[in-house]
Amino acid sequence: MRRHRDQVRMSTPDPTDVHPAWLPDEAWRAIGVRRILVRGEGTLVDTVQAEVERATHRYGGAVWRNPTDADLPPADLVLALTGAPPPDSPPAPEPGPPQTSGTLAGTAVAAAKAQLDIATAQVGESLGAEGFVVARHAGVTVVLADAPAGLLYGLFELVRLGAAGFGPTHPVRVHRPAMARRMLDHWDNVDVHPVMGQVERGYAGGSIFWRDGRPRGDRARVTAYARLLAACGINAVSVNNVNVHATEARLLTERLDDVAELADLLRPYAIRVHLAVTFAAPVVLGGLPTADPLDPAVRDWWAETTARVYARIPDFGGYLVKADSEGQPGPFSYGRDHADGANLLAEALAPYGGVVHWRAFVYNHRQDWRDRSTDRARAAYDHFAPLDGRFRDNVIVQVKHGPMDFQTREPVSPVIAAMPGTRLAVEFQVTQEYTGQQRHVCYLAPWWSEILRFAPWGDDGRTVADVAADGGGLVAVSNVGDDRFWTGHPLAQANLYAFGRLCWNPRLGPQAVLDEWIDLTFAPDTRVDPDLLRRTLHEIMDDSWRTYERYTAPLGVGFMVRPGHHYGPDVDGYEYTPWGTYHFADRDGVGVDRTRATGTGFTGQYPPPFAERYESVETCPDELLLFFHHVPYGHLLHSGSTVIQHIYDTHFEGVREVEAMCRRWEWLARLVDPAVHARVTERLAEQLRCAREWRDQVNAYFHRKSGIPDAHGRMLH
Ligand code: GCW
Repeated sequence: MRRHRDQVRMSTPDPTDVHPAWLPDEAWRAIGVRRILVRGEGTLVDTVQAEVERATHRYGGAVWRNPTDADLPPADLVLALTGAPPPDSPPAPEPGPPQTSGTLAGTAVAAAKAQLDIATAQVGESLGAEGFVVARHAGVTVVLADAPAGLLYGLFELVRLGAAGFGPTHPVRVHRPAMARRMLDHWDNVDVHPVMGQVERGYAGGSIFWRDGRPRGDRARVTAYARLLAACGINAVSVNNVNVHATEARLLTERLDDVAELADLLRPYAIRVHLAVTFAAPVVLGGLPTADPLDPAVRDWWAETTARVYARIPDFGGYLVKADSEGQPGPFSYGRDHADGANLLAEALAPYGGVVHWRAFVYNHRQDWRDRSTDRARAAYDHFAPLDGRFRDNVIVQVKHGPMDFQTREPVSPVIAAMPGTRLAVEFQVTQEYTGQQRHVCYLAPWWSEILRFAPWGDDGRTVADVAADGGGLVAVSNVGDDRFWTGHPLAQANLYAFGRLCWNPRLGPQAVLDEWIDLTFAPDTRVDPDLLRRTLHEIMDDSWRTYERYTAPLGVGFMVRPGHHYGPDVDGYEYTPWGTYHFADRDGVGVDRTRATGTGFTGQYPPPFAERYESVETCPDELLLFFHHVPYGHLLHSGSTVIQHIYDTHFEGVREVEAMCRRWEWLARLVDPAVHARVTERLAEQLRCAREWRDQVNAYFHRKSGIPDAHGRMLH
């Protein structure tokens, strides 16, 4: 593999001028003008106070923390823990002109509490560690939470609401996160890796945590990141790459202080630190002769090491492990299985309430391409489904959302429906490895939303979101780097924001989430023409994932990318390699036969109805046809088009759509920050160039293979 860092860095980051993303000062205006009462104790309540103070300093409001009832100030916003002493609350406000006195605040809080009690009694559930309510009564907005993290999330909900949070009276609205753990994995290396650079699959510059073997030391940047993450609901971050190299391995032991420093910075925003560890740690760090999970000395080593971690970082989240995958060590070396391996670490973490995220991304990356019976799509299920029921309670098996590897289109992984006795987390990829590497606009929330709503047991059954919510939550690979826009492409910020919001509430619509992001990022008061801006951003972004799909690999076949760095087209790039990623195109047809009848049998890993639906070309959805079937080019899709004509049409269409994106973005020249405009313009030019390359290579390839001309006589090269 070559070194790709030159492709990663398109612009030099300027550390003095970091973009505020979805928390510009303007987003705080509605809060900043209020008289605010904060009630409660603890670090996170301190954070709430600091946030509202910052806003009121800018916009002229005022903040009181825990005033006594005797000197209760007038307030029009109360942020209070339910356990904190209530403000003075007389039975009813005095009639007459509107008041802004402490008694009104007291009345509003009392009303909100009473409603909360009723709501709690009805659902039989309290707000929990992270829930909150927002209510508005007698001109006072009240946020109540049982626990400090809830108050912080309630504050950020108010930021989202803006002026609407201070409108007409409304009863309590209850908010609770669907997922208990909402996690980002950073594939950041401490040392610069000779092939992968500072961040593996990073498209936004260097790491915000590490640089050239040391902590990056930019505390302000990490704090700013923590704020952004809390504002979209993320509560866990793994700070190093799952491919754990020599230096990174030592974060667990002699470099633990570096991790503790990050934990200190993330803690005020309710984010817990997790660490990717190597399964070989007892050997490479502890000097033991073995890492065998059943060896008592190995168990002792993990117990002692973990005790030291918790002594230093008492709220440490846990370990993340990629084992027996793509060269990482694992239990197979000792004749043990993944349950043995995961349980070893889980046992060490259990006394402290920690969890181990054990990745199910396990497959043979040294496959013989000539062997048509081995199917990488089957691998995770084949390895893990038989182990269901054997994992300890604090093991979370982390499953990539699709059976292959974060392609633009894949079916949902059958593992998600195969392990009812195991806590599963579903893993997404916010970093756009296979979806345009943050040079292409590709708003991924519609894709994630489709996956989260997918019901593997049939329409009336539980969804992927339900499985994650009942199990280990959602995890995604972060797309953030030290780039001044955080994500390289400024519009890719929306993906990070949307991931957090979908973790909190997977039922949110992708367009509604985009609206939230637009309103925060391009705060209304600074916009010249907010409607035009909003409309245009929707036109550019709403369907951008499908646009990307149109000009890249067709009908779910995947992996037609350049090997190694995975950017740009190379139809046969992976066809004769050991990676298990093939399309099998020949002169007659294309696609992978994964049926039970004549193929690899992968369809049999799904429960009904999908085992049947995917098995038959008649019922297999068009967009996944080539994932499951090898069909002739003349095969008629449900859309009425043939496979070959579909390939031609979508590739021409995809490029036209990118051309339209470019025109639309030009209209916004005077409506958005010139630096944002310039960066997106630069990226769109590259997207257009690359989309044309995809179109021409894919169309030429299939024209040459099939000999079938385009029905509309367009140029195929
Ligand atoms: O998609 C592949 C990436 C690898 C990555 C791996 C994984 C961290 O190309 O770079 O390694 O997935 O998910 O472990």
